Amino acid sequence: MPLIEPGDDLIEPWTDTVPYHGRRFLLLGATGSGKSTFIEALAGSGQRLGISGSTLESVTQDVQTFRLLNLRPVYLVDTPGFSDVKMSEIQILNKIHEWQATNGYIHCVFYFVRITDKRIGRSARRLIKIIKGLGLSHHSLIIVTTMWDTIHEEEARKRADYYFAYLRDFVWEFQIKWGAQILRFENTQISAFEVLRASKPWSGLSDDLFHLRDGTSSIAPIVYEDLLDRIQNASQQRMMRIL
Ligand SMILES: Nc1nc2c(ncn2[C@@H]2O[C@H](COP(=O)(O)OP(=O)(O)OP(=O)(O)O)[C@@H](O)[C@H]2O)c(=O)[nH]1
Ligand SMILES: [Mg+2]
Repeated sequence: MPLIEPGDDLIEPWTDTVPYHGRRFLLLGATGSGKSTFIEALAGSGQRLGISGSTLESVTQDVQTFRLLNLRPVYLVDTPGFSDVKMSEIQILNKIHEWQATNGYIHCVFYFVRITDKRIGRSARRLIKIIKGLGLSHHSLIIVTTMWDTIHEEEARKRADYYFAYLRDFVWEFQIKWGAQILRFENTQISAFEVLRASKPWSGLSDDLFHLRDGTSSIAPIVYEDLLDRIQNASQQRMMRIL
């Protein structure tokens, strides 16, 4: 039986613990990459959740769960985007860790990336390292490229196709070879459903992926690098103010 079918679905914010049988999708990505837009698209035009931003400023501040009522209950976990300025990576990862401590395992990670970006920024690069460092089963990773619906010119289309190929054949080559997928999200409900349906029914991830404590965390060194960057930036700015 398929996991979901497009239809008259209802998305609602979910504040309780996620039931054991629910399928859980964790949405990760830089700020403005389209995580909340994806959830809005799933909700369809009949429902306005008001969770995506109208600017590239970071919008989502907390980990928030949404339930999609369909053939089987599906839970989407929206997260604050990684950004060079706002919340630190440690804060974001701790929030996700807290979510996991209450709700347990995750079936699939969606990593969002704007296909119109000109380059991979510093924090996006670190998020890629973190995702690679999580030691996910590759079947449980889907790279969701966004903003395709905004591309109309031939030149921009070529650039986007080139970037898509770069992500597929270079950045995520290894993961894709072993079962990860890279998809195009067209900012419609049908396209959002196609992304959900691409997830493998047998995928599933440990329930303690995001811990940063002690020497066993594979992502702690990457996050530590972010912390050092922030300290360095703060002291540079302080020096500039003094001079
Ligand atoms: N047209 C279009 N706009 C998009 C798409 N993805 C993101 N956007 C726009 O980009 C802006 C930011 O999108 P959000 O969905 O709020 O981004 P987010 O990843 O949730 O960002 P944070 O909550 O800050 O982490 C909004 O203006 C969206 O409408 C897309 O695929 N198509
Ligand atoms: Mg958001």
